[in-house]
Amino acid sequence: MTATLWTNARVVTADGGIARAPLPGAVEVRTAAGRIVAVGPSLPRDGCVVHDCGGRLLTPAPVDCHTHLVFGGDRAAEFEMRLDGVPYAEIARAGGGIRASMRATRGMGVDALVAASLPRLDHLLREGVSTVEVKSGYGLTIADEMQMLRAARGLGRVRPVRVVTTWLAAHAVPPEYEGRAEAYIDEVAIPGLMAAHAEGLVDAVDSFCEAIAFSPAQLAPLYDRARALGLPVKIHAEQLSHMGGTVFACGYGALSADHLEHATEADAVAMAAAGTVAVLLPGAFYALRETVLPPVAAFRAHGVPMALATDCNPGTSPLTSILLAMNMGATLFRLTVGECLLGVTAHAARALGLAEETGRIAPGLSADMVLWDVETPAQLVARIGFNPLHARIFKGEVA
Ligand code: DI6
Ligand code: FE
Repeated sequence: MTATLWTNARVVTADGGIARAPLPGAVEVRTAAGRIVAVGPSLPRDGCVVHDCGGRLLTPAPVDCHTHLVFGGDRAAEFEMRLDGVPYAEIARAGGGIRASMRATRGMGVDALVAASLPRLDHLLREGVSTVEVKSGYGLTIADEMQMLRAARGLGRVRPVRVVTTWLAAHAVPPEYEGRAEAYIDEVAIPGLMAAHAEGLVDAVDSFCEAIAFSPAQLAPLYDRARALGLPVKIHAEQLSHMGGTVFACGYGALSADHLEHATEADAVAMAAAGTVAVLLPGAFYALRETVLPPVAAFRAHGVPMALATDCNPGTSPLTSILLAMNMGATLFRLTVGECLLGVTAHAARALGLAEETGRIAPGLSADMVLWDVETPAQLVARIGFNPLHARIFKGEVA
């Protein structure tokens, strides 16, 4: 197997929790068999194909650790309703929101779901993303939720990308279970999880813990079953109000708690103790014109790793740009440039349980990297609507 030596690059490894500036000196990266073999100055060239990076910035490939990428239809009409002043929660209560996408998604075959999702995935890949998390959550029946995750797995077969799937049947209560959330969990979310897990469709379990969705008490049987199956969990928590979903999920050792606009210092303490990553989703904050900022200072003070993701979904975050997610993380949430780059690399990988697989340029990890036509991370984060990608390297090969 030929080795490759990536030389003459400005390397940001995102290793050791630092990603503000390239490493000093002539750092090289040696890859072989799809893995990173060595990082450092003057590496041996024996048997290597030498790739001169032309002085460009070399970073780990971005990881989009929170997307609802697979869905049918679109919700542009609701976008107009919100422009007319109708709040998101009111649209959802009136049968729109997630249920609108449910009606557009139910009954779609796997091929149709893949075809509908590919343009969104391709936009992420064009910005260097090499790992994407894809949730179910718009089928809300066992069959339709499983179909969504079959489509998610299908995306990973037709593109050079790592797809991680998440069971999000507990995204909303469908009309046929109106007022019967507990029954929906018992009759759909849990047996569906069992069937999907048996088919190898599930990498993690998630839920929407919110007044318009599910309470921690209603979610407990589902999370108990995930733990019994040995599946990691995550949660959409404290997005529109404080429901206590964060502390609830930390009790299960959650990989991540996501959104967190209404999270508290006590939530940050619980996350630090559980090793739970704070996944911040500025696209939804921006699209919903939220005003309550996530407690970034508390996450910093308690050493909670912060990740950034697109939350690509048709309602609250129709965003397919990981670069814009970084810019929003800085501009809206006041993250530093280093925190933004860590947020879409090492911390995003950790939010998926992939901290030892991708997200850093370090020996032993998958050779998932991006060469950018810029020289510093600040030039990557500061631009809006500009994609300086020069080459995406996935498992050691230029994709
Ligand atoms: N929170 C969100 O912002 C999305 N899901 C969730 O749990 C909304 C998804 C949608 O509106 O389609
Ligand atoms: Fe989401």
